[in-house]
Amino acid sequence: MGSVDLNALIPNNVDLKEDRRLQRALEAWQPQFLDWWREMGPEGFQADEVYLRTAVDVGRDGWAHFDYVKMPDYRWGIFMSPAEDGRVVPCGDHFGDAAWQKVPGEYRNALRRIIVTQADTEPASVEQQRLLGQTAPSQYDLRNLFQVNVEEGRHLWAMVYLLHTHFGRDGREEAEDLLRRRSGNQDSPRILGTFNEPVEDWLSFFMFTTFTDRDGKFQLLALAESGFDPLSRTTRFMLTEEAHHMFVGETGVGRIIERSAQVMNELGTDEPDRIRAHGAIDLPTIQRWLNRWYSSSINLFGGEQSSNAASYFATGLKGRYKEDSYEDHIALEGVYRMQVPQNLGLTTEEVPLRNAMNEILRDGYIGDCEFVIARWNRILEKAGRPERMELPNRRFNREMGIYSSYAYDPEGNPITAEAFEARRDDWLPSEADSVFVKSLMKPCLEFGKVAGWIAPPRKGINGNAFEWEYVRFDKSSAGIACGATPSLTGE
Ligand code: BYC
Ligand code: FE
Ligand code: FE
Repeated sequence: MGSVDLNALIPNNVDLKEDRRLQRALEAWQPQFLDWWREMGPEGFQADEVYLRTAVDVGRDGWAHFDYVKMPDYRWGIFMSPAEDGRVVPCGDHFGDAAWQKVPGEYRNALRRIIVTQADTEPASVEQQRLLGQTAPSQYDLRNLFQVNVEEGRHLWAMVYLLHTHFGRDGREEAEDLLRRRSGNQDSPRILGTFNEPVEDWLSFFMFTTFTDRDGKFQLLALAESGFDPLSRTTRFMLTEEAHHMFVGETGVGRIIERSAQVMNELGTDEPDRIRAHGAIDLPTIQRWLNRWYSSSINLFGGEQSSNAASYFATGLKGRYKEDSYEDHIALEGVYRMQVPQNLGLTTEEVPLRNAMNEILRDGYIGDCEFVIARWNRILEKAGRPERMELPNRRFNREMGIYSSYAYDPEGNPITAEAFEARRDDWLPSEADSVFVKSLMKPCLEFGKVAGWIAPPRKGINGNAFEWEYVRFDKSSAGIACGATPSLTGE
């Protein structure tokens, strides 16, 4: 591994200066990235100084540096985790061979496709979140939003490095297309479903960072098991940043639940209208947002039975979550018992293991989500509330895969399409719910203040208090008060 070069135009630990052609190609892509950032990154606040973490190394300690920086000046860099001596292809038909440092010719297209799909989600999420700064519930939250945004930008850099380094001209074209597609655009949308859905309120943002960034965690864990070593090392480092994104989501939702419980206790009622009238979000509404973003994110694992997934595993391009923990890394024997739709009911089918790789990864994800729900429920328990949040069944509200043509209730029981429609507004956000939640979305950026629908966090960032100056506003936007419209300092 190269040493860390932080002063280069593109900070990196991949010895960029040793490969002039590659360096020039990436330096040519950089201004296009910045144009994209200015057009599609956070709206406003670009002249403000934000207390951000920047990756400066890949060691376990001290990989991050915190300081005030204007977002367009952020030092997006290219970092890889250290190479492991003697690393081998961890699974599939090539199990035990030396891991590839170059793209195996016969797998070039598949690998490019995986990398492009991963890459596409990173700028997509920034685009989805670009207006949220204008309604941030506190300076602390504003800073966290921007931290997530700049790091998703860095994840794009990580993938573009792989495309430029290993895929020649095709890779450079893909890198340009990554800046051309737009979340939600009719003509050139982002690749995966969830990344075209608008994230227009902070409850959605926190659900997205809990559930959709968590798909990121699991996909990255599977790619960290890739036999293509540069992809493995790149994704391993991305995972260190990912933890904070999920922290932002989980604690964000947790603080909304905490506030809701507080208001219920204060008013002595669980009546949603009364909670709402008090400026908090009632738990059934929070549950509907949870149902929506979880069911959307669970589609991101692909089909339950997938020949793509089988071949990614067979070729060693993508492994399982914690491949190490399995005894059999070939997975040619054995079956996965899966519930499949039959005659408007369900039956159990045995699927060859390799074809069930998406479902196996989804199982890991669901288990992780269960822990999140349990931690949210502890907040309710501590507040002395009897209510509990729940994870809907994996079959609920699906748009991809074997369950998508049928209807299921949140417990996963097959129901008719009519029965689903009749209950839709109990289970998923209605138009009226969205109007209500959006009515609460007013900026609250005054020092130490927090909006009324969310509790303050227990502590701040990097050992600082919650009441701390996380954003130094440009003079023209100074004095922003609770409920005021922030001035949108552009350039
Ligand atoms: N929406 O064989 P199948 C993150 C397509 S998130 C639309 O079952 P496969 C992040 C599929 O492409 C992590 N289309 O799927 C989070 C295929 O298309 P073709 C992102 C979908 O290939 C927050 C067809 O349907 N990383 O990092 O086994 C903020 C048949 O599908 C969807 C990755 O996804 C969908 N939901 O699995 C920022 C890792 N699902 O071939 C960042 C790389 C499937 O018919 N990607 N399709 O044209 C992969 O490993 C695989 O592409 C997938 C799909 C797991 C996504
Ligand atoms: Fe990411
Ligand atoms: Fe993320």
